[in-house]
Parts: sequence; C-alpha cells; structure tokens
Amino acid sequence: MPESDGKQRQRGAHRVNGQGDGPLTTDQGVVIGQPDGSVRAGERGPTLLEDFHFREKLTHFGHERIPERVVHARGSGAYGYFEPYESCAAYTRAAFLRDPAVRTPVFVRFSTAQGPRGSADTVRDSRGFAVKFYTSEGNFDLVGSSFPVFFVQDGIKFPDFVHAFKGEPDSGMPTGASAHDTLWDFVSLQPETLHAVMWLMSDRALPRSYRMMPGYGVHTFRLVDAYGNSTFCKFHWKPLLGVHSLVWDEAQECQGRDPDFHRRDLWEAIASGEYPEWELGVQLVPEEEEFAFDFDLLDPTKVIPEEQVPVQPVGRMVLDRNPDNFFAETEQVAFHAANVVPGIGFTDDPLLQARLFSYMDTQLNRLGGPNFAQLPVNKPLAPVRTTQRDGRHQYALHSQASYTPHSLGGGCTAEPEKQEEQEEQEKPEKPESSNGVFLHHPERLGGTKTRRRSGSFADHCSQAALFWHSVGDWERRHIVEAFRFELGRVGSVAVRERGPSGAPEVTSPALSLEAARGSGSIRTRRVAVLVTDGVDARQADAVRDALKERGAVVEALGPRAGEVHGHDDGTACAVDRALPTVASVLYDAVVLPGGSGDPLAPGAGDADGHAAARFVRDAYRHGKPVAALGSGIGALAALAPEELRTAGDGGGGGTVVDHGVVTDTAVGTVTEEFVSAFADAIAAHRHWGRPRMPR
Ligand code: HDD
Repeated sequence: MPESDGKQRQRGAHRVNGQGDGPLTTDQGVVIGQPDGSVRAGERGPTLLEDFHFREKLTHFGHERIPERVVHARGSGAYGYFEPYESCAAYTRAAFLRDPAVRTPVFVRFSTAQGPRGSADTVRDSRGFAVKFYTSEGNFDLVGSSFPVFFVQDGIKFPDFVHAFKGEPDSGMPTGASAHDTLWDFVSLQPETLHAVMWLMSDRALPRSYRMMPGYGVHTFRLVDAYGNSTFCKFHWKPLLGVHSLVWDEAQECQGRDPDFHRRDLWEAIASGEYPEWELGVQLVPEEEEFAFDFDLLDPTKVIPEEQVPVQPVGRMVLDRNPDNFFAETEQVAFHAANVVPGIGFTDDPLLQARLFSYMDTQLNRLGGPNFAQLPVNKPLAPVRTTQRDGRHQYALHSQASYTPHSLGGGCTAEPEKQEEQEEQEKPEKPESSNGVFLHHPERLGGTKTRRRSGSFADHCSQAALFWHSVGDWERRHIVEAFRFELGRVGSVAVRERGPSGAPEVTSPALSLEAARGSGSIRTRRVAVLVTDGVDARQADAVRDALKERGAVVEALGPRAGEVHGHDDGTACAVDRALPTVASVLYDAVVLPGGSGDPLAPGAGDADGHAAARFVRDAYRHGKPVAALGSGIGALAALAPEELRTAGDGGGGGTVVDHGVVTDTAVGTVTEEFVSAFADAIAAHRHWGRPRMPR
C-alpha cells in the first residue's frame, strides 16, 4: 500500500519485516549458530548459566507484557484519516477543522470498559471510542464512548464505580459483566448512575460491530475561534452503516463461538477494503445560552436532546489500515483526555477535570516512563521541541541546552512568544489563526473552595425517563429483560429491591435505535446459505452472486467443507464452511435454497443432528431475516409457526415477506423481486413481533 499520509511515512521508519536476510542474532547482534537448543553439560546434562542467548531469550519473554489498562483493557485499533466537509473557522481555529483540503491521519481504538485484555467482545458494556488525530498543530485525543452519558458526575467517584463494576473482590467474577452484586449495590446507592444504567441495560450495550457503533465525546467541550470566542460543543460520531445491535441471547452465545467477534469484524472489513466510516457531528451552544437548559451543560450524565440542538455534520473519518503490530500499536497507544490543540478547550465538567489528570498518570504506570510520546503510534506529526529530558526509554540524542531562556549555541529558537503577551490579546482584532499557539480559554473564575456538588446536578431521573419513553417498544422490552437477567444474578435481596422512583413522560426520538438505521445498504452483512446434497445448485449460486453483488459477505454452509452434489445432474455447489463449525450468531441472515435434499439434515460433526435446524431457529428467534426458496419453504415451514405467510400458501408465486421471513417459489434461479425484498430485510437488521416458534 502506498504511504499516502505523513503518519504512514513516519511509521515506515520503524517497520521491521521478517528477520532480514542474515542469520538469527542475539539482541547484541551476535550470530547464533543453532537457535533451537540450550547449552548443556553433555547432551542429557543440566543447562549452563553461561548460555547468554538462552538467558536473554527467556528474560525478554518474561517481560513481554505491560500492565493492562485498569479499564478498557480489551481493545482493537486501526489507522485512517479525518477530513472536514468545509471550514469550521466560524467556531474554531483548529487547523484540522478549518480546511477541507487537509486530511488528518488518525488512530482509533475501540474497547470494552470492564473486562480484562483477553475477555470476550460481545459482553454487555459501554464501549470506548478513542480517536487520536495527528494534526499539524499537535495530537488531539477525543477519548469518547459509545454512550453519550457517563455513570458518575465527579471523577473522584470513578475508582468507586470501576471497583463496583469489576469482578467481585473475593472471586474476581464475573469477567466482563455487570450482572453481579457490587455493581448493582453501587448503582442503587448512587442514583446519578441511573441514566447510564438505562443505556447499559439497552441494546446499545450490545453493538453488532464496532463499525455500526456511534461515538460520543460525552462532556461539553469548547470550540474557540481565532478571536478567542468560545462556543460549547458536544462531539458525535455517526457510523455510515447505521447503528445496529445484537440481542442478549445472541451476544452471550457469541462470547463462546467467537470471543473475537468485534475484533475480527473490524480487522476483516479493513483487510478486504470495506473501510468503515463515521461522520463527525457537533452540537453547538453559544456561551450566552449556557443556562438555557433544564439540566447543567457541565453534567456528564445528561444529553442535549438532538431535537433541541441538532447535530451538525462537520466531517468524516475513514479507517483504512490495520496495525502492523498489535502490541506496539494497539496496546501501546496512549490516549490522554488533556491532549487538545489550539481551537479546542475544556469546560469545568468535574468528570472531565479529573480526566485531565488521570490519563497521564496511568500511562506512566502502563508504559513505564515519561517518554511514551516517542513510541511510533503516539508520536505527533507536528514538530516536538521541549526542554523535557532523560527518563526511561529515552530515544532522542539531545545535545542542546535544556532550559529556557538560554543563549548557548544560537539560543533557543523554539522559544514561543511570551505567554503574558498572548493572553493580553484576549480578543485580537485580526484573526491570528496560523500561529498555532495554544491559549487556555481565559474563563473568569471565582468561588469558595468546596466539595459540594452543584444543585444543578441533582436531577437524576428525568433523562433516564426520557430515554425510556423515547425508545421503541421492542427496545423497552429488551431493557426489561436485561434488568430481569441482571438482578436475577444478584444474590443480595436488599440490593435487588432498591430502586429509583418515576419521572415525567417526555421523549427525544433521536434516542431510539429506530432513528439510526443507516442507509439501507447491506455491504459487509454476513449471509449464510444452507446447502446439502441435492441442493438446487444453480439457485444457491444465483442467490450467492446476487447478494455478493450488493456487497454482502455470503458463505455456503454444508454438512462438510468442500462441495455438495447438486439436484440436477453434474451440478455441484461449493461449501465455504462445515455447518457444525459455525453458528447463526456469527451471521446476519440465512437462506434455505430449494432442491431435492433436506437442508436441515445432519452433517459430519453434527453431534445431535440438529445443527442446521438450530441455526434457522436461532436466526428466527433473534429477529434476523430468514429466506426460503422453492422446496426450502417446506423445510422452513416444518420449523416456523403456522401463522407466518409464505409463498405458495395459496397465494401463488412471487415473493412473500412476513416479519422479515422472505419466501419465493422460484426454481433454478432467483428473481430480482426476491433479492431486493431480502436485501431490504437485511438492511432493516432485525424484525420484531414475529409469532413465536413452537418449542
Ligand atoms: Fe477513561 C481509559 C473513555 C472517564 C480514567 N477511558 C479510557 C479509554 C476510553 C475512555 C475510551 C481507553 C482509551 C484507549 O483505548 O486506550 N473515560 C472515557 C470516557 C469517560 C471516561 C468516555 C467519561 C466521559 N476515565 C474517566 C474518568 C477517569 C478515567 C472520570 C478518571 C478520573 N480512562 C481512565 C484511565 C484509562 C482510561 C484510568 C485506563 C487506561 C488508560 O486510561 O489509558 O486513565
């Protein structure tokens, strides 16, 4: 791949491919003749201490791991770029938002919050959505979340929340899950958690893919223009593929079938050229309107309803490159909520203020010293000139004086204009946007030192209720089921019974998943075609080709890998995977083509002979599109409820769609009508309100 952007060229200097041409060496460059044996006193004798190669190798191995992140340990990263649609100079002097011709390289890391490094991807949790912009004016880290609200209002409660969320103190269980006593004890005693808990109990906590997940900056930030004027701003990332979720039963099964479900999905999409894309949007509130809301803009447990302040699209981000090395890049990337650039500023949100301290501290612990900004993934593209020196893992060979002011060797060319002079010009008459100096917004401060929380942070119920009343019926049903599951896992009766009181019925339709379905495309959706000996091979191929043409990833699943014989003489159908090795939860939709064979017949390795039937039942139960063609309709009818309308049910030919079940009597091929009805059903993602399948 050509090194199209500055970050990729910078990384190129660090890339090591293979071992080069020569023989293996030690870390000191000494050639090792025979790398597979340790030096022993006799062939069957003890290993000798003098074997420096053996000792070096084992010592290095013993130090391969660094402390995992205390939260967000489990993550996946990718490189890409951001470009603004047009200049945002009216609100911000930030160079990366001012010029549509400028592409800013980014590294993004998605993560779960609770589980350790090796935990499963599809747990019920909020997700981290951290973006590092390598801008021409320094790195800007937007360290966000898949939820627009956080669990606590003040950073001093963050360790309490995390301790409660993590496994129980004695057993360390459960891994990556909230369904246990300490979490529910804490949230039931700390009512400010209520709004985020509603999100946690909703399908928002079970993304189908990182590529179909929104992101939020959560806090109210500031945008600052070239004149020093500030506008309050909330950041939003909206995925081009729409926002889609799993259902709980499916998410749990996925944890076993493919614990890397989200990591694999992101990696494979990027590797195959299906680059995920998000739109960056901002909600802007003029400074004068700070108090125009019935909640406090500084309270991170509140959304600004989109109906009140619309999200304005400002640019797009595309992820187009997987990392070269998981450890060096995805593990060593160090985000810091305080990494901002000129034109972006903080507010006094007490959660944000705590974060401005915490991230640097945690990176010192995790990465073992103060020079982690020199690591390739963290290294800015903007020139770095500091008087910071020495420390662990120092790579630079500084020879100039390390203090300001200094006069040696030509003096300090890097010395900026005096800060006081900058600050005196609070509102310069002429824009001086290009000088790239970061100015702290000169907010006027005053007050009595206190630990008291502002009264404007006291309403914990209204927005939790707003969320509840705004989501669709099926979303509400899932929330109730989630509460049942979670509280069912809580041992303490007292904790189970604690709960908040009601609140008024107000809605914000933008909060429903219904409002964020996306463009109707089925690109990268995974469709299974169940085939067996006797299948209508021409039809199976036709359906596969038609869906692939629309961008879906289609796999034929058969009783064994290889191929199956077709219904017509001489035909065969290639099988991508043996059905017993996969499961419906790894796909978005399923098709039963026609033919003379029984598509639900057991295959090799199908322990109880029900793998295919279970596949179709699961897809149906989880609300996924299910299609049956020709004689496949009969096989489906044997499983599906009688109330379901299917083609051939006295209704004659053509395509029939009922609750996302798409049937067509065609033989030997598929009709355009069928393909587009099935594609629509896939794009709609899930179909609720189906008749229940008999047990
Ligand atoms: Fe945090 C990591 C997001 C509040 C302290 N946080 C971390 C990551 C994300 C977030 C995405 C992982 C970054 C990566 O991929 O490396 N955190 C949030 C959001 C918050 C939030 C959206 C609320 C709006 N965090 C928060 C508070 C504190 C922290 C209030 C402490 C006072 N967060 C940390 C941390 C972590 C971290 C301990 C752990 C690993 C790391 O920083 O690099 O410093």
